Amino acid sequence: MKKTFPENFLWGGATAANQYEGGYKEGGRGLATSDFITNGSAERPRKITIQLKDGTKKMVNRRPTGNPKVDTIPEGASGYIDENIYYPSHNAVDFYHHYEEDIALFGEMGFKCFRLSLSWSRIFPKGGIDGEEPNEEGLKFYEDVFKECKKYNIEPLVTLYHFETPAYLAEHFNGWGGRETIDCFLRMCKEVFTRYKDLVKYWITINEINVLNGYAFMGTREADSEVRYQAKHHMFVASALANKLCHEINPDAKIGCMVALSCIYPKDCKPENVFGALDYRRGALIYSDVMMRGYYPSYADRLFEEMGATIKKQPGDDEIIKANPSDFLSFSYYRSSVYHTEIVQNTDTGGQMGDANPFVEKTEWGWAIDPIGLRYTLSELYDRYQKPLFIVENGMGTIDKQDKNGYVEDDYRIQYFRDHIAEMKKAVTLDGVDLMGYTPWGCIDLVSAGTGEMKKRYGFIYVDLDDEGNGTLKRTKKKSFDWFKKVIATNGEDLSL
Ligand code: P53
Repeated sequence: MKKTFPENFLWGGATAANQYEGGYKEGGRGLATSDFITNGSAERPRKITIQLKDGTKKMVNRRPTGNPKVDTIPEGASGYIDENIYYPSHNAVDFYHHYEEDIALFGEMGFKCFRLSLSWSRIFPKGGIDGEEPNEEGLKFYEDVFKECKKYNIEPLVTLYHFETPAYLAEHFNGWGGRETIDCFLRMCKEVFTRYKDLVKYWITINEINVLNGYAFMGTREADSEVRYQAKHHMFVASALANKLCHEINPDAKIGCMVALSCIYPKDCKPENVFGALDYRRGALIYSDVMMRGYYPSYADRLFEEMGATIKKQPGDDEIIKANPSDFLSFSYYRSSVYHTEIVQNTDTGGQMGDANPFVEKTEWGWAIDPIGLRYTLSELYDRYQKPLFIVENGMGTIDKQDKNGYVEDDYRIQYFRDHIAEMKKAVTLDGVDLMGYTPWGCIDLVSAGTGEMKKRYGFIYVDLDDEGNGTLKRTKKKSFDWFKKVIATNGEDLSL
């Protein structure tokens, strides 16, 4: 039995370009689907601003739910920026101009690892279409960022695709709905694997592949199951080929897949609920099954039939997927939820988000706080795959109040992390799970993906910015900063409050 976390455990934090980076028009960057998404709130869903072929301007729902016909974007429409609307991703919290300061703070906390994503249209403004040259300024920006990380012995963990598709690919190939996007993605991968060969050892292909749908997340006009699962198949092929390319270019690199895997419990012991929960979970596990094992699982055909999807494969696709599984499974874990047969099935959430659990507390945004669920998930996944796991998102989004000195006493966050890390430790020491690291989400406050708000904060570092984009962007350490620093310094031994 292990006594503690391994020596080389990757403690750190996680971010994504569309919520953190900003600089959306700078350094030759091309537009991405995330640039057309408005802000919102728990009550007011985020929208996409589009312009139809005939010039009509319109807003559509970003995350279509229920009726798949509602939010189809007509052919020929394109994303459109309305000067009177606030788009949180445009400047986000401006990592673009604050990277030295931010990485210095991560270094001070003792981070061994920093997860960030590449803005694809910063590397290739049109997404890497045939004959397109990469954007040197974009490549140089990330090179500077990675070199800054090296100064503090921080390993970058780089997500290649996180909630943004180059607008050009969305318009011309229907984003991931078109097979052409696979080739463009691989051109981008080849460029960055080569350029950052000596700077980046850990890669993630596609963030939360199971929850992606529609234009905002996959660049597809449609959000129905047919297009959604076809696009996911293209992503499986792209991900497998990226794995291959990565290993060819740098045999020492590790490249993983990423699935949202907050766990699902049956509501009670009614057999229909118990089996139902297992089957609902397959809606998420199908993704890691394909990418970790290298083939579609035995239940896949029935699941697609129920979803009303037929997958068009090309000869050779299955072989590509088979030959190039992921090196590790990374996942997000925020909460647990409950399955029962009366649940309002939402096929858009990829086996995520059931009903509330009366046995656990919730955050202000209604997300269950369930540390044991993390140990449960780690065990479930390690028992299933027997390959290294990586927790690349976990955390608590809350309203943080600064005192008159700008200090946030976030004891609730410290409590959340203490309890989750304690369960994670049991998974490593008692259950023998091979866990590579732990990078809490939004280690520095950033824009919420769900609502576009700033006031839903996750960070150890406070950023002065409000929901309308006003603020100085000043960074201030919260109480949890020093606590997490101590945890890292003791390799998870000292979790005292
Ligand atoms: P926010 C849906 C379901 C589970 C996780 O979420 C999700 C989403 C997206 O809305 O997103 C992941 O910011 C994602 C991050 C995101 C984080 O969870 O809505 O990978 O980009 O910020 C937290 O509180």
